[in-house]
Amino acid sequence: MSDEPSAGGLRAVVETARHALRAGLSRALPALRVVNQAEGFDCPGCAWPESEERGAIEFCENGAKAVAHEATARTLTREFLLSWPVSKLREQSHRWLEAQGRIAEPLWLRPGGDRFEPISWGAAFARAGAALRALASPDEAVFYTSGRTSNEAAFLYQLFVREFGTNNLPDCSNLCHESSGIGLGEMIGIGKGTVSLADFELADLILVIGQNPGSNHPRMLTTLQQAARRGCHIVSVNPLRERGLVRFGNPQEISGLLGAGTKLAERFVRVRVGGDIALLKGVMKELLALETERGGVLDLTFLAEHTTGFESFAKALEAYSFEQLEAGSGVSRREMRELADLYAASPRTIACWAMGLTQHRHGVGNVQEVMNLLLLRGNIGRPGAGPCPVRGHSNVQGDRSMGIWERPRADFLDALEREFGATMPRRPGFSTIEAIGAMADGRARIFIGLGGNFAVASPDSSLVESALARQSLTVHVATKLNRTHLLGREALLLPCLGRSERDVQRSGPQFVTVEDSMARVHRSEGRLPPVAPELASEPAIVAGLARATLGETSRVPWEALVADYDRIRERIARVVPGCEEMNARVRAPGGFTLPRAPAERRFETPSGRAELREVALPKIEVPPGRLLLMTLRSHDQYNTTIYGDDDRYRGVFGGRRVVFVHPDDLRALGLAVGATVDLTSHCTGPHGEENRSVRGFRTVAYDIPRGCAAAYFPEANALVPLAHHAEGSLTPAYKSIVVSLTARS
Ligand SMILES: Nc1nc2c(c(=O)[nH]1)N[C@H]1C(S)=C(S)[C@@H](COP(=O)(O)OP(=O)(O)OC[C@H]3O[C@@H](n4cnc5c(=O)[nH]c(N)nc54)[C@H](O)[C@@H]3O)O[C@H]1N2
Ligand SMILES: Nc1nc2c(c(=O)[nH]1)N[C@H]1C(S)=C(S)[C@@H](COP(=O)(O)OP(=O)(O)OC[C@H]3O[C@@H](n4cnc5c(=O)[nH]c(N)nc54)[C@H](O)[C@@H]3O)O[C@H]1N2
Ligand SMILES: [Mo]
Repeated sequence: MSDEPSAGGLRAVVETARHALRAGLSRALPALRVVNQAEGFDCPGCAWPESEERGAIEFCENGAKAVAHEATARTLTREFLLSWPVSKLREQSHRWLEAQGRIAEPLWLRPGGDRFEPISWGAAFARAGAALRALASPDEAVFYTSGRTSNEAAFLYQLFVREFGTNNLPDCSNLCHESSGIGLGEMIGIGKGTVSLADFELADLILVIGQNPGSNHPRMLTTLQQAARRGCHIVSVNPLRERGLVRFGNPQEISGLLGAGTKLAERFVRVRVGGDIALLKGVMKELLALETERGGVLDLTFLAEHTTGFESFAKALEAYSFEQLEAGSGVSRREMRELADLYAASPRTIACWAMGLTQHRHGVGNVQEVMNLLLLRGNIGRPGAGPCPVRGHSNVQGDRSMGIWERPRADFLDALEREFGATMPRRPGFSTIEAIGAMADGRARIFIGLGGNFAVASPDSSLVESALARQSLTVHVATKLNRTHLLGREALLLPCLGRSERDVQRSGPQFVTVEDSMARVHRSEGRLPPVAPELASEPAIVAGLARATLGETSRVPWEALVADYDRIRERIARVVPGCEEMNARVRAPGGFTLPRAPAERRFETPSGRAELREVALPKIEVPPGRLLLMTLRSHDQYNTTIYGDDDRYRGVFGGRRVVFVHPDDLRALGLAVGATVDLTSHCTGPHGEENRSVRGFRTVAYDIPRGCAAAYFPEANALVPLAHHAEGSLTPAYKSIVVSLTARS
């Protein structure tokens, strides 16, 4: 396949330059020079770790887009606010809203008003504090977090919310890797992966399942390239032949620039959407058969010493026939056997995955089946092997470590109580799905968002919008305007510093810390002057809200903590296990890694062992004439932030309202390529079938399994009813939506 164009390459360099130019060179270039450098700031793009030996440039095309997007010199002016009523702003696209620039001062939408107007920081905090205090119960407020927030801001935020009296701390993780957290937590006792970057240098086999790193974790391609060059096998399991995984031209190498590129995934297993459990069961059946044939395939010592449940697990596998598993996965038995052979021949295996596994009804089962596969050959807690859920937002994992969690562990709350002498609430709070339900039916009345774009990222768009409209107050800590800000009756917009900007407090310049996907905690320090003088840091805003809400009786010295972030880290060090001596250790080059017990084969489960799980084979019924739709990211977006209308690697240009369908399915449905269609979803909810529609999508003939379809997030979010989520984790099933397509006349 050497004639296939590679991902990355010169084109990636050209695109980087284009985005930097658009942002204005005076801010974008200095920002790009320090991104992911030891003395610079952490790229807000994704959570893939930086390597120990950093290059002169440590970012990718898409990281550069994220940095340039934040580093724009454009700000919302007072003239703009006067001339744009909120009712008119609501008619604008997501892209247009963010393109208006950074929010430059605190803004207020009066109750029932139609324009944002400037408000002082003090008055803004006072309004929010008074509204929170007036609630009948602290549980009537929802405190959402998006995963860009630093450890320091996150720690203060959860402390404020818990001292106020609630665990209502939903976050974007609920929409993202929650299925991984729950699935791994039950089996290995921790909801995180166990590998480090160094393990990728040792692995013999790397599985990349349900993930598109070419667009979403481009720096991971460099890691995969190094592995491929030394002969490590790389297998992509995906309904789509994602280009970034096929061939990669490293833009930091001359050969890569010229387009030769390295072949990455030598094997591509085209699974049906939702077919991973069937596929993995087939592979594991073959693996067990191999063990019977020739022995030495399973790690029997590991299974005996460190796991439970193997016998019943193996027995349960027998019940499935290969015909059933082939039908469920769309993969032939021959391919299952080949994968089993390859796996059995690989001493060290890493399995990576992302949203292709978590965002299904059976998302938890998907993750657990991958973990079963790894356990069978003892691929955990030794060099070059282990699970690697690849996180999305750059600090989503750190936010959880800092206590952003609606179901905190009791020992974490105990530690907070010891440290601050305040009583912490023990009732579980709302996850994102539960918060939307509570906001919609009146149990919650105030929404506060620390970053993110809640209305647009969530499922069931019209329900979320009406839920936000019912709130008596919404408060948003944000960098740029987005749709969520426009939906409340009364709203406060509190503008914060971005990652790239200098943060100076009373004791001098500050840095913050973040935790990457492999549990390494390191510092991040912005270098650009703030785009406007009125901006405040996220920790300072959280402290302001806390003081205004809790008053002088609070047990937390909010102002002192914000004056010097070392003081926040001193508290974290005493509360969060593994963060001891955080201030010293985070100043060491590269920071430090949080302990993950399973990486040392210690499993903090009820049995004290890793627990194999019997995963049910999902029944996904797609009636004739309908398709199973997944929602994806394009190459030109960061979640709800849309940079452009193109999806270069998939060959889609000039529009995002598209639906990818196999050409034979288009024919069978009587639809032309390029036809305009409406999509209607058919999901079974508590009250029977629920339908939602989105209109005006263009059909694209695409190399996708028969019976499957794809559309972009967030354009298709309205199709997903609130109740259509993973069992056990409440992660929305954004990637298994039964739809019908109707041609528009
Ligand atoms: N540039 C950029 N970077 C990002 C983001 C961004 O929007 N833009 N978002 C960030 C965030 S928050 C996250 S969580 C990550 C997301 O990173 P990804 O998980 O890579 O993102 P998705 O586009 O959701 O892609 C899911 C992949 O899963 C495949 N897939 C879908 N359904 C199935 C299935 O049933 N089985 C299998 N095996 N595969 C399936 C799709 O074909 C696709 O390749 O990226 C992070 N990084
Ligand atoms: N259909 C469908 N829906 C999905 C997904 C999918 O695959 N399909 N993926 C889900 C996933 S994985 C995730 S993680 C969620 C993402 O959900 P969110 O995290 O809620 O959404 P983002 O689009 O990442 O948030 C963007 C906003 O964050 C603000 N922002 C940017 N930088 C900063 C900063 O430094 N500080 C602060 N305070 N604010 C900042 C800006 O105002 C910007 O508008 O979406 C989910 N929704
Ligand atoms: Mo995510």
